[in-house]
Amino acid sequence: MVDYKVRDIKLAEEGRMLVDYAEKHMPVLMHLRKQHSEKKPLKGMRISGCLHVTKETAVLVETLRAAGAEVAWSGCNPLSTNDKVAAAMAANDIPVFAWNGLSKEEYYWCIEKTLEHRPNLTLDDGADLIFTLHRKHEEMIPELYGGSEETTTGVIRVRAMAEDGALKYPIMAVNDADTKHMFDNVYGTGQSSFDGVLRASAILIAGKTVVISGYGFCGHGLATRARGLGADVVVTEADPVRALQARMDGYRVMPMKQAAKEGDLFITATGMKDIITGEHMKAMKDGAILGNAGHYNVEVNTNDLAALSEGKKRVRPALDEYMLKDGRRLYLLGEGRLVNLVAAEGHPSEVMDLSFAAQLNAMLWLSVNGRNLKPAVYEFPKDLDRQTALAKLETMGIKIDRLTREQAAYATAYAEGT
Ligand code: ARJ
Repeated sequence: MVDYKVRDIKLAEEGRMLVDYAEKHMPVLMHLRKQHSEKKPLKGMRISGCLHVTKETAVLVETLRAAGAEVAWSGCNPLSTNDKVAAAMAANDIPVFAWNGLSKEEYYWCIEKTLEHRPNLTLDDGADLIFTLHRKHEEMIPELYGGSEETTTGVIRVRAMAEDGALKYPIMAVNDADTKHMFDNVYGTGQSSFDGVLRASAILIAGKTVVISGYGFCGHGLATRARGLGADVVVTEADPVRALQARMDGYRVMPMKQAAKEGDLFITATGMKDIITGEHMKAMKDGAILGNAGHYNVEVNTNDLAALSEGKKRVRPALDEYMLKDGRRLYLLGEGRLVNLVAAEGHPSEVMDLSFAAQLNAMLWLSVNGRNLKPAVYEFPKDLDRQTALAKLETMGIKIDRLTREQAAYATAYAEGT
């Protein structure tokens, strides 16, 4: 047995059923698994990963291994690990260090355990592994071919490191792949966050005022789904272009100070801290529900919420009722951590199929090119995006047009005008 630490290894059988089920909905990744399991292009690569331990992630990890890599894994959020899946991975000889309900110390202990494998590739969601390597294990950096980053927040973080001259090895921005952020962030976040909100709160969305903070790809997906469920949707934004876009998409746009008075349900997806603070909470209606879909738990200021309250109790799984000193009650979803992974199962497998095909391709690309790259943040290759999209369409039974030779020439011609 490999070294691992999970909640309860006896959950492995149940976890395996979840992973098998996910595989059936991830045809692109499974096709790539088959394609690469013969030649094993990742042979000799040791990958340490730090990304939510879900059934979809298990499919990715087992694909990386089928392609020849040795893999060690931790979760990237204290509350997102599926303990059944973690057990299934451990039972399948994957060194996994993850369980649901980690303390901060345990969280970093798990990351450290995956670094004992002395990776030459890293795979992050949120950049905690990248950051830990830089801060505590500089001696490992010369061995690294590169790393990848899954999410918007993490890409912003590594870009800031690069800007500062602090980044010491090349990182591929998987989030910036079109086949990632145009699908995972939009349709994934939109659906799975409402899945979480509904499992935790069981409220009716129709007729409610739903406030979405942030109108990036995630916020856009959230607003679309809120409207589809019959909500009156309000968007708050700090970026004027995105605010304008939200308005022209038909949503009401206003500052949080005003939205606070109107909202029945608040979901943040900004990547920024202090989007909902005590000032806003003071203005909220009795019974308002607050949640976050951004990577870190900084968007709803939970310290402020605690300070305004004289007590709290967990009334349903992933739903805490805060009794405010003035008699009102406010509800917090999933402790302010990303609601789709804490209160539900994260994005559906079909969309993670795209994101994780991109992750596999990033690992393959870095294993070939990484050694010759300067430390910087690299764009995802466009031809890989096209290949992935075509493969996904094929699995959906959809054929598309192909440019004729004349059309292809026209696309680069500039002489033909009016
Ligand atoms: C693993 C998931 C899942 C899921 O790709 C998404 C992203 O950018 C995240 C920010 O932390 C979460 C990640 N994500 C969403 N759903 N990762 N398995 N089912």
